[in-house]
Amino acid sequence: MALIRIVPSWEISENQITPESVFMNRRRFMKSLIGAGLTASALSLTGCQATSKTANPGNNLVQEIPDFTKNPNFAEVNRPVTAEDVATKYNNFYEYGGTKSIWQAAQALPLEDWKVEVSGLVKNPTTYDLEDLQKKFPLEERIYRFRCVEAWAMVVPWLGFPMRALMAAVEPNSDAKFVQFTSFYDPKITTGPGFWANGYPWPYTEGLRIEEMANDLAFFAVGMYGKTLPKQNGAPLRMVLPWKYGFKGAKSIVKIEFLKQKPATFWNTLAPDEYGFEANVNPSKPHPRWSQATERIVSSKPSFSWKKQPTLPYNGYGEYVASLYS
Ligand SMILES: Nc1nc2c(c(=O)[nH]1)N[C@H]1C(S)=C(S)[C@@H](COP(=O)(O)O)O[C@H]1N2
Ligand SMILES: [Mo]
Repeated sequence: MALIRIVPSWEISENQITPESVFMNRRRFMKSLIGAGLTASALSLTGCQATSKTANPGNNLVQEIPDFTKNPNFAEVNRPVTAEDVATKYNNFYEYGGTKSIWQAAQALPLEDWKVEVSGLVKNPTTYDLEDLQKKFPLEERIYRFRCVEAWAMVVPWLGFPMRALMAAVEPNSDAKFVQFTSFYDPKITTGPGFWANGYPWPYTEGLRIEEMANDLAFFAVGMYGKTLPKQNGAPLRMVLPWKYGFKGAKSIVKIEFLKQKPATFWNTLAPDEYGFEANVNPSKPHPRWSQATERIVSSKPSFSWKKQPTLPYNGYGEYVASLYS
């Protein structure tokens, strides 16, 4: 297959064990053939640069965050924190490509003049800019387990604020039952004409029940590893929901809308039988194409030597969230 042949050899096994990509590759194979010229050059460019040893790879907008507290309730988990260089170079961000090596391509994300519009069924609709995101809400660090539906896992020290803090500021009214989150999308910058995932239900959207958003664990990250978020990790604002599969955590959010009805979401629209709206981590409920009982801890080693560990119900956060689902 054209898509497989042009990626570096260590990525071949990667493509075979990363089911979200496999799904996309299969479904869009014909389309990707049509756009082969562009697809091939885009992928070989990212693949190549991702494997080179360049220091500080295109993260030049990343800055230290000077003021934050460490939340003592989330100061550690029972696993080591993933190396920063791993967590910032092994990404899912399909707007910028279909492999895990998109950190270079994602540098096209324009952060200047960023606005996050919070609207819908709220008393105080508000538009936040970049400075607001760093200053309006007290920032804290939380170390969370992170579990992708593709059965790989990391541990990330996020910096940000509880979603509840934003809810307190905008004051949802009593009709608000759901919330939709929308990622940045500009076809000129992300999925341009001929791009392999053209035709997908962009922009990327996610959704929560309002009670889920109000839960202690639900978090907006503006940084990680003591610095602002790198673009490939979803700068300047992303969702972090450690009891749910990673795809629920939309990146680079531009809109948050409080709604009466359950919103459509990206993966659930694409493949409802494979990616549910709720998407809580559940080791006893296999994905239709693979088991969710175990996970591989992402490291800088080749994927075939990543350590395998059991997956826990709610990713180990049942004490916080199980009551939401009884
Ligand atoms: N906008 C957007 N958000 C996204 C995605 C994406 O493709 N686009 N991928 C999701 C998936 S599948 C995962 S596992 C996480 C990956 O986050 P990371 O790259 O920071 O590890 O982001 C989620 N958020
Ligand atoms: Mo994922």
